[in-house]
Amino acid sequence: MVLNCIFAAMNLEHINALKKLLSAPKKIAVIPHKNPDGDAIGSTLALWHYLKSKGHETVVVAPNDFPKFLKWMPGAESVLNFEKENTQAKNILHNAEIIFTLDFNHLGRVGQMTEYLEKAAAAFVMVDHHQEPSDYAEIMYSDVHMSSTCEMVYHLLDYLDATDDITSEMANCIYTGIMTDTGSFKFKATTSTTHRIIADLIDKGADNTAIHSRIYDTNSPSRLHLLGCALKNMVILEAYNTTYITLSQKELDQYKFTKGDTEGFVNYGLTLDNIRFAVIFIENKEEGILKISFRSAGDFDVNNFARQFFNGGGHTNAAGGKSDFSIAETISYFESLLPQFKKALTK
Ligand SMILES: [Mn+2]
Repeated sequence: MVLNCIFAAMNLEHINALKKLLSAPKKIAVIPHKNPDGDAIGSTLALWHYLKSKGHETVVVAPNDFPKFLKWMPGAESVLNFEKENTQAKNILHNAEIIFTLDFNHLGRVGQMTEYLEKAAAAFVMVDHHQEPSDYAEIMYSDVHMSSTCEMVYHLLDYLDATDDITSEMANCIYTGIMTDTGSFKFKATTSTTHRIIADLIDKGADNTAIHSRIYDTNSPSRLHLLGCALKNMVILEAYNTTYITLSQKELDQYKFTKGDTEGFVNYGLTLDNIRFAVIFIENKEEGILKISFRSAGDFDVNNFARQFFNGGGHTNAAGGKSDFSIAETISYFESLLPQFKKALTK
């Protein structure tokens, strides 16, 4: 399918360099970020299917495990977990001729894998839609206007004249990442091109109804109870059109928290009238930190906010960060920051 792209983010030089790199069989590692989400796993697996089909020896190496609701994805069982299959994973990174890094743009985003990527001899290819990419990659496809890395993988295949090679497995992987990163096609970065790609993916075998149900209809009673607890803890700061939620380790334990359970909780705040800024603070005793997610509606830039104050970053409307302090200390710091943003949050 030929798409009319308004953004020509991957330049011809890089496209040709990539074509040349892939013109003979290579040893390739494909890497998602730590705590991989639907977009990270979808994009790495789609690319993995493609590269394998072209005769490349390809392995997806994830920095750590990914949530159960993504385990159905075609190829998920072959993803190496750096934390669990450490020796094997290190060997693959050491011997790789090409390393694709997908859905992140800074080598610090892969946890303990960082030092092994830093000393790898491979040629690096970055495909990513986050802001402020660092410059570790020889071949870069970075576009902050893109809805998802999965959408970029589709464009990448288009640049390689390979959209006809998209199998139903690949279509299901790409669809999943676009769907999860766009909040089911509703976030601002969702364009008519995104929808044309989605249409083509359905034609190529993406089972849209099944994907929605596999990702979203996966609640356990304990997760719903944890959501209830989170919503009960929600604080609404009307003066700043802001809401925040806290979850302590004790509460997580009480509701048998497992990885991925708090996914999407932060978005509930934004469903309230007038709320522009929603935050969730989740205690993680094991890592000794609070994990924080920021969401905004409109042009309040949570990427900047997270970078400036909470050691994180992401996108304009969705970002993450962390705090080394207790919930009470962090909340009081957070609340102390809001007055300087009052204008931006209430205009
Ligand atoms: Mn993404």
